[in-house]
Amino acid sequence: MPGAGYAEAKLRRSAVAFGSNIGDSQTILEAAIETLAQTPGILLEARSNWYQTKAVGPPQPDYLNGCVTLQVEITAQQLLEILLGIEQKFGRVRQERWGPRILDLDLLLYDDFIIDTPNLQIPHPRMRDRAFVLVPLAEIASDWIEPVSGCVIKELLIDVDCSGVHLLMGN
Ligand code: PH2
Ligand code: MG
Ligand code: MG
Repeated sequence: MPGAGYAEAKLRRSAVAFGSNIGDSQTILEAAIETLAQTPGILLEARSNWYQTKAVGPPQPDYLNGCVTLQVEITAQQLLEILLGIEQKFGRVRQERWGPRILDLDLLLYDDFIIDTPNLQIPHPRMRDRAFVLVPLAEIASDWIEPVSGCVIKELLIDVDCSGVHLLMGN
């Protein structure tokens, strides 16, 4: 057992949103989850089903979206860097804002932290309005309190239009 003077890594819970609307999205998303789950310091706690969702933003193909919850021994900033690295590994090129993408990994929640820095905002500032995030997240973390609103995920879901979000069959 580590004695005094050893900093023990704190276990934190985090939620990440997955999205893709270019290429074989389901294969890409499954491989991205696998890559994340294999990363040291990250344990996959739960994963949602995949949902086919109408694109929000400029006209573009439907997305496949889902969410995971993680147990992590790393900081939010380190997790962000890992997510950006996985996006790059799968060929993501940053282009038009809200435009189509091979793989999008968005850090949604990190325990009850509120972080507001130029490159990282937690909770994700738009998650409260997005059915394509809240529907899959409610499947695996319905009682998690979104710390800015103080509402649990299943409450936030009441106020969004879920008509463009459909469970992908044959999961
Ligand atoms: N992501 C966007 C913009 N629009 N629409 C859906 N349905 N799903 C997404 O993941 C999504 C989007 C930018 O990140
Ligand atoms: Mg996104
Ligand atoms: Mg993103």
